[in-house]
Amino acid sequence: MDKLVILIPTYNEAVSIVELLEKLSSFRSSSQYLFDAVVIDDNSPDKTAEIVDRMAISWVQILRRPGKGGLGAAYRAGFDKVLADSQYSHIVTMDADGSHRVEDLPAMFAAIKTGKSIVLGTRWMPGGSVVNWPKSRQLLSKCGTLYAKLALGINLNDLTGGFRIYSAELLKALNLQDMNATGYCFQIEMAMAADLTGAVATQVPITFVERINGVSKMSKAIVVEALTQTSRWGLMRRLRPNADKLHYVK
Ligand SMILES: Nc1nc2c(ncn2[C@@H]2O[C@H](COP(=O)(O)OP(=O)(O)OP(=O)(O)O)[C@@H](O)[C@H]2O)c(=O)[nH]1
Ligand SMILES: [Mg+2]
Repeated sequence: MDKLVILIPTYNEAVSIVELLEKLSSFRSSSQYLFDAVVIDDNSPDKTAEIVDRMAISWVQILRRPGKGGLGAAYRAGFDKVLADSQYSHIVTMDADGSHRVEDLPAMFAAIKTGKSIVLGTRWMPGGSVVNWPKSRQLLSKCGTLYAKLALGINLNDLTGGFRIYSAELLKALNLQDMNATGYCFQIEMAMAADLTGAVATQVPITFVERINGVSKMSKAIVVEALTQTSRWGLMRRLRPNADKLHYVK
């Protein structure tokens, strides 16, 4: 394994991003793993990007985008940027809001495989958990993942989670520019595309902690998008099993 890069999308995460970068800094100085980070900010009105800039951390770059374009678009821009840099063998995706814990990174790093591979931080498996989520939100997440699992026929337990590690080899095998999911169905789309390439998938239990600072960007529109897109993908996979492979895999 060469160097890793952690992509962190932000929209109004002024408080959370400082905490996360501080935790990553102390982990980085004691870790055997070499990594950089890229904060992908959509011109947050709360000046998240300027705050990160002022922290002046040598291994953190900022990718500034003109306005709020959704999680999927932010990640695709981030992938483009880091795939152009050949020093990175693996790309970590991580929320800025503290829900994805730095403490879970060592186990995720240890699960990395060579070749086309994906490591999925997983809440819904033995050892995984969720802290401070009401039962209703837990139910929504579990049902969403179960629905995606059945609709797409992919045997993974956390298809909507965003704490992952992709190998650069896997991302380079995908037609990323042809993906258009915005909300958390971007995570489902990426898991499906990885599955289509035959990538090795490893699930690692994580503890997901509800954000303390800032506000969620989750909306009804995001849930509806996930539901309609997943149903459409599921149908397509049954009706035209090879078409989605042609669409997603180079
Ligand atoms: N650049 C960018 N980042 C975004 C956008 N929407 C969300 N994010 C970031 O993506 C991460 C996940 O978003 P959250 O609002 O926490 O959404 P969530 O984790 O699905 O939902 P919660 O569990 O309610 O927090 C956070 O770091 C956000 O700041 C966006 O449009 N652009
Ligand atoms: Mg969140």
